[in-house]
Amino acid sequence: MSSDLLGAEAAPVARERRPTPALGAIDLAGFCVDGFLLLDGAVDGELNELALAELRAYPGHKNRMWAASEVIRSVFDVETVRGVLHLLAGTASYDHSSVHLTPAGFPFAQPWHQDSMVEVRPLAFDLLALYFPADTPAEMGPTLVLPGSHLRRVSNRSLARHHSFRGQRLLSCSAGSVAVLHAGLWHCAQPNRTDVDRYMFKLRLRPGPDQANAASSIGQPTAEVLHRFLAGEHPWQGTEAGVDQVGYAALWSYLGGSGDVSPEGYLTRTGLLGRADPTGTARA
Ligand SMILES: O=C(O)CCC(=O)C(=O)O
Repeated sequence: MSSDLLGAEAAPVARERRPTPALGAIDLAGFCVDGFLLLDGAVDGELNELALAELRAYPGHKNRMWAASEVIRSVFDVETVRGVLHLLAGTASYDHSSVHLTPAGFPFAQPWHQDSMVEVRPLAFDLLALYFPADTPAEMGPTLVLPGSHLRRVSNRSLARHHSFRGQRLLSCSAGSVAVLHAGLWHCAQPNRTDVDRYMFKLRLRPGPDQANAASSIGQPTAEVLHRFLAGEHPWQGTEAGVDQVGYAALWSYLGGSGDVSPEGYLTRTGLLGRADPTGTARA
């Protein structure tokens, strides 16, 4: 994330105190295959309490809290979070953000959707970072996602005719978790069956030109990584899983992962390996 993103006056109010585990090749593989990573409890308790108090008291427009709250901006400056965002988006810039409140007892789910209706870039992608300041168990309505759906381009709201999918996953998590999503991932908000309001703050980032190869430090694919790609089918895909699997491997290569992790060496055989283009013009 660029330092511009936080703004000169937005010094972090609290610092990460827990150890910051480095993201490994297997995590990057997980992001490519599933379309998201859940950083469970990445933000510490004191900052979560401050953020939750501000979210509860915030009187303004849901899309303007980012500019108004130093505390909220600090959440995304926690070392682990900032590191993962940089690894997946390079020198990113702010696109938009929103406060997402599911009031206590709210009985409805959102329709399934992708946040962006139009995506013309072959491999480059925006990133969504969903911050949950409080424990968000299943009954409180964590975001529901469909692992592996991120490369399926759809006409956004046409997904709404679906009610549920095999393999869908609730992002139940502890306080301070940040879910980092490929912006193409299908998702929807869920009912809140508790008597406590559920808050989530979503930040959308545009990637920098250095998103291509941003994760080149991640190292060679281990046997575990190769297995993650070759076994990277999802229960909702049926016989078309192979098409997505080649896409997951291309995403790995675009982000800077080494080697050909595609089924049957497809990227090598077709000459596609290493030809990632962040502008989206070379392989339109
Ligand atoms: O609140 C949530 O869990 C998800 C919200 C969402 O995806 C949206 O409003 O676009």
